Amino acid sequence: MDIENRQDRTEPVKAVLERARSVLILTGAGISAESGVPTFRGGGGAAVWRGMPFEQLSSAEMVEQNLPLVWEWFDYRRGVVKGCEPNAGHLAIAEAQQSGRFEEFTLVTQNIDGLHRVAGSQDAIELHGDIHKAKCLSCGSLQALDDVGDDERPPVCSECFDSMRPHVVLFGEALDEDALLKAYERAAACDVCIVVGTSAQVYPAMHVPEIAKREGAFLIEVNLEETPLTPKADVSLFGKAGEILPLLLRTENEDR
Ligand code: BJW
Ligand code: ZN
Repeated sequence: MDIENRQDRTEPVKAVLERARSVLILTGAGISAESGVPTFRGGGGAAVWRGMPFEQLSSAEMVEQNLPLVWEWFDYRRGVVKGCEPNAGHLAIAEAQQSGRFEEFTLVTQNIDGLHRVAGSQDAIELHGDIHKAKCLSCGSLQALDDVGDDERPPVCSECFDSMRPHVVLFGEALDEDALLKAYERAAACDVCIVVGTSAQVYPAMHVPEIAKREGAFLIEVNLEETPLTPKADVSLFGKAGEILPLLLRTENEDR
């Protein structure tokens, strides 16, 4: 796909956005790639750590079998994220929300890195949890890892003294029902759905844009490559999220 005329390609889509009342943006790992956070898939490859594929490490089975290894994996990942800053894509999304130009604005993310929050986005629906928190295996209470510290693995719950695990949704685990329902409801009600940097392969998050489209939303995809969502999208913009989103979301006044 020709990406040279990116500005020309975004102009007609900006016109759609100008008429939009309710906008929903779904993000995936690709939006944080330009910040230095590795993606899981894409470009034909899949993430591997110490010779193990991420599907094996980030799984409900691994929590049962080897919780210390799961902590090592997520402490390593948290270390990577700590050195990363939000990029122009995160910032453009936060600015679109702060501008108040849309009556309703919903950000749904599959990312656990917290970079949308650092960029200034508010009330993002974090479908897969938050790498900066731990969750008690028994009572489910949450604690910020900054408060827990790095010494004790697994950390001990301050409420019931059982072990804690990373507060992330792993393969084979259910997503938070309220978060998922809210994402589905907002998807059903939006006029424009923008899907950024996701391979759109992981259930159930992949249903969010499908619902939006089914209920009549204009579907825009921003990605480096084609995904299973591409045939359903009204427009696919191929290129880096950090380059395309500022062009797409900034209004004339904000354009620099
Ligand atoms: C750029 C870019 C740039 C790069 N600019 N773009 C068979 C069929 C159907 C379903 C299943 C199945 N077998 C198993 C399942 C279920 C499974 C699933 O969907 N698997 C599929 C992979 C097949 N799902 C689950 O297990 C879910 N739970 C569940 O089903 O529960 C059932 C249940 C119900 C009730 C009770 C109990 C159980 C849970 C899924 C949770 C996923 N969690 C993970 C790991 C989180 C922790 C961690 O970080 O390790 O979440 S998996 C991983 O994938 C992570 C991501 O959030 C998620 C989505 O990935 P994403 O964001 O799409 O990233 P990538 O890397 O895939 O793609 C990046 C994209 O960006 C690429 O397209 C690039 O081109 C692009 N890109 N740079 C723009 N600069
Ligand atoms: Zn507890």
